[in-house]
Amino acid sequence: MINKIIMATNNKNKLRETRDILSPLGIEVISLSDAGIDVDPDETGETFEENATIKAQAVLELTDLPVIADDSGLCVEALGGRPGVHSARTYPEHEECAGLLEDMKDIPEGSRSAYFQCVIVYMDKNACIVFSGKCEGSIGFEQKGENGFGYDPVFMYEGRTLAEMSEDEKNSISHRGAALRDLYEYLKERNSEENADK
Ligand code: ITT
Repeated sequence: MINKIIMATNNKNKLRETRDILSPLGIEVISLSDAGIDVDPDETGETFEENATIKAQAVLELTDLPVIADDSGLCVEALGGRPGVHSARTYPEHEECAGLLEDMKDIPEGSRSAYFQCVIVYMDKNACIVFSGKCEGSIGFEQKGENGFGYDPVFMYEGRTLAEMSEDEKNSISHRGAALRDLYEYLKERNSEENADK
C-alpha cells in the first residue's frame, strides 16, 4: 500500500499543484526538505523524460519511499521549441516572462503558438513509469494575472493567461494536471490491487 511519496523537486509550486490533484487518494506527498533530503542533480538530459528520470533516480538512491519527479517546460514554436528543457535556466528567476516577451517582441500575433509539456516519472525499487501531459496555447504580448508561477502570466489559453486562472482551473487544463491525472489512476489501481491481495 502506497501511503507516502517523496516529490523530487525544489519547486514549491509544482508540489502544491501535485498535492492538490493527488490528495483524494489519501497519499501524503512530501517534499525533499520534509524527507531531510538535500539533492539537486544536474539536469543534463536532452528530453523532459531524461531529466525527470535523473531527478527521480537521484532521490530513490537515498530513500526507501516511492519517488515522483516532474520535469516540465515551455516550447515556443517561433523560437524553434525554446526554452524547452532549459525553461528554468534560460532567464533569471522571476524574470522569465519579461525575458521571453523581449525575445518575442518582433513575432506577430498568429505566429506565437506555444505549448507546455510535463513529464512525471514515478519510481520505486520495482517500477519506473512515465506520465506526460501537454497544454497548447500561445504567448501574449504582456503579463497578466497574479496566480501560478514561471511563464503562467504570458501563456494564453482560450483568451486568458494561466496566471488569471484559479489553481483548480489551471489544473483542469494544464500539462501537469494531465500527467497527474494519469498518475492518480495508476496509484489508485496499485493500491486497490494491493488491498485485494491481502
Ligand atoms: P525542479 O527541477 O526542482 O523540479 P524546476 O523549477 O527547476 O524545479 P524544471 O527543471 O522542470 O523545474 O523547470 C521547469 C520550468 O518550466 C519552471 O521553472 C518554469 O519556469 C517552467 N514551467 C513548468 N511548468 C510550468 C507551469 O505550470 N507554469 C509556468 N511555468 C512552468
